[in-house]
Amino acid sequence: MKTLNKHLPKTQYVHEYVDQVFETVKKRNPNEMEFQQAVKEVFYSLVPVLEKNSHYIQQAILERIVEPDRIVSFKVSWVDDHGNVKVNRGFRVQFSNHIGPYKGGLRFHPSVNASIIKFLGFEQIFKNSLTGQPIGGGKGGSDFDPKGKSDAEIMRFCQAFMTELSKYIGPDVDVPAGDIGVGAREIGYMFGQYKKLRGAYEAGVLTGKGIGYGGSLGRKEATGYGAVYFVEEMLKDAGESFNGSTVVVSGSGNVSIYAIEKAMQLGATVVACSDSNGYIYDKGGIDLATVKRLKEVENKRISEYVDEHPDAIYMDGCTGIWSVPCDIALPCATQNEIDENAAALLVSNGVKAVGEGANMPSTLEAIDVFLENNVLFAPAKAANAGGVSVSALEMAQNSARQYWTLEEVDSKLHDIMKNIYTKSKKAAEEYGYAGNLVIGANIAGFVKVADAMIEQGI
Ligand code: NDP
Ligand code: 2IT
Repeated sequence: MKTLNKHLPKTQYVHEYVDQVFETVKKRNPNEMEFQQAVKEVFYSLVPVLEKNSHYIQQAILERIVEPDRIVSFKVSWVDDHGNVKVNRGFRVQFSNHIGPYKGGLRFHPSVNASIIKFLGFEQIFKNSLTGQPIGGGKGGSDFDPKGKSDAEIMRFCQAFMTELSKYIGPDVDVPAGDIGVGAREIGYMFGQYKKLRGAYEAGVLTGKGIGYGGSLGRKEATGYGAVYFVEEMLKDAGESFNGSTVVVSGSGNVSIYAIEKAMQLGATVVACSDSNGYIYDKGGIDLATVKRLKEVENKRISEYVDEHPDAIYMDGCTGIWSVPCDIALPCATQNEIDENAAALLVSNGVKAVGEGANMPSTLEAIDVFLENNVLFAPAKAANAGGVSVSALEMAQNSARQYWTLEEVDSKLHDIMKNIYTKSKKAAEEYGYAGNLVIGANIAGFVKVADAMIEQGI
């Protein structure tokens, strides 16, 4: 590493410093493109903070925050319904516990690898900080593919996965939850296995549990509702609203379904949604009851929607959804689902606002396209923080051995999302980037954790 020249103008010095730390990250994490992408976005948006607060550089906060406390990778062997032995790989990355126990979801998807889990875990540090709640950053998962598996196979996999994971988690240590491919059913099987292994009822070890045994009302809806609450605040500031708007939501999983529900409640017409095979377009507005039944109950493909709604059309390929004209786009499926071309298409079709329900759904180039064209842009760390916020409320209820009503939880969620919007907006203004919520959210999330790191020593 070359020595930094302290006599350079401040901005140039800080840029060179960030370049150097980022080079080290690339060297240490070769071929981990998603992780590098997430780090790059955060690091360069912190330049204005580092210019004003050189002690973050002296204390090597960037170097420290980007290196996980630990990452465990473990074997998960299990037996399928035909007696075949299967082997998957499990992960848990524990990034930061400076403001609370490690906290973040578990993803079961064949694409899961160290890069995916690390990008998600890294972003979780800042997201969780933004919520204002006492939760650190972590993430985990497996390359297990839940598609086509029987309920018994899912149960055996979850039990085998938890047998290993249980060594690394606990209500005050690390608290996993759901993400892609992990919902209340999987959390239930994992909780059952954890309880058996520990011989104790530690309700707060997982969140997203069933309502009857420690889960929180409103957790299922929280990410989707929260994303819409956040975008509603952003629109309000610009004199716009969901009412009367045309909305496109990608995906048809947990986040998508409840983003669609809340957008509709606020008067929007949601005309399209998707799964990994393709998308549906229903000009008059999609029928959410059908989507819920197909996806939450019957485990079917979104293509089957058109069998019941002959006026709607189904198109193969999931990325084509961004060619559907809309006022508001809510990407709620997966990372990098909007590239530069999709962003340009949305802009040319007149999109006014984009709210990221998924984690890192827009590439760095796509974000630039939105910002350069003055599209209101709600970044994932801020916009999708509602899920983990209600997870933290679930932990609070478990600790207090209490249950709150749906109204209580939803009203707390609404306040949290408004607060995250205000914090992100103010941080952007304070550092000279008014209107840029990417920079604002990254800065607001970072400062709290960085200060805690300094106060807690090296
Ligand atoms: P689900 O498993 O419930 O749904 C995922 C949806 O996205 C499905 O429609 C799925 O289609 C689609 N999808 C998944 N992978 C791909 C892919 N590679 N290409 C195209 N489509 C894909 O997951 P969630 O709704 O929970 O998660 C969606 C996003 O939201 C993720 O980015 C997740 O990290 C993020 N998130 C989730 C939170 C939560 O509380 N659950 C909280 C914050 C963020 P198919 O069924 O065909 O696979
Ligand atoms: O990405 C996320 O914030 C989640 N998947 C939710 C994490 C949690 O702990 O509720």
